[in-house]
Amino acid sequence: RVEAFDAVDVIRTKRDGGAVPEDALRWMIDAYTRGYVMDAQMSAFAMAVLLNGMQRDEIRVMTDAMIASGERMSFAGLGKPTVDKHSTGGVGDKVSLILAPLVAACGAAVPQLSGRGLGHTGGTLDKLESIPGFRSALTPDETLAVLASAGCVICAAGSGLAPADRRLYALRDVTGTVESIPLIASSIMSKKIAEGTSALVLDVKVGSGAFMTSYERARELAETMVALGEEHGVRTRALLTRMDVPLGRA
Ligand code: IUR
Repeated sequence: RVEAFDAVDVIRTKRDGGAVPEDALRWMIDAYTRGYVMDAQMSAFAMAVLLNGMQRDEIRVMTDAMIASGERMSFAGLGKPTVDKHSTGGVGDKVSLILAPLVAACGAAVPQLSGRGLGHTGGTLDKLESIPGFRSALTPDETLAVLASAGCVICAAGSGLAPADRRLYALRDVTGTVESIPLIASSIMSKKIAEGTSALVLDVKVGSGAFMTSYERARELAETMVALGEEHGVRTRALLTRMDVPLGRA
């Protein structure tokens, strides 16, 4: 196979503060998913993005490319509106456990495909798996069956959903590249759009325990994610909430 682009060129473009052309950016994500672009190269690219940022168009292309790296789910057959929520990461957050059944009781279906902890923040799955016997890995058929019978499901996002993000997420965790608006926005929104929810509420954390410590940066992250959702036909709303102390008692 002859590769259309060179990872080092893409890294250099971003390192020098430029915008990566659409076809090169799509290639970079695809080649990373295929294993052609190495973790070391993706780490360098992620750090260049963290330091130099991305234009809105680049963030949209990056998100599209991460969606295209895997499968897209559909809950259209349920005959109910689907609503999900996502938090940008906090400490002691247990909102989903209460919120998902509350929203289900209102008649919507809540497909909460959840993730692991990132940096110092807790992951919904890690918390649930601390309960002996809890099984978070459901097949797509099991996910649908639980959703249809209970109205809500909290389980692991399957490995087929945005696999490019799956790898990049783990890489960011160990390379100091979590706190980047383009990387957070494309990570969260690629999974939520691929998941197929029709509406989404974002809990964007701000404060000393959040990845966005200033109100201005949290607001920019929220606006970026809302725009990505709306562009992909997902009704998206965001709330900025304080994350200066652990939520709850523990
Ligand atoms: N949750 C995600 O799925 N991705 C991220 O980058 C963050 C939280 I921060």
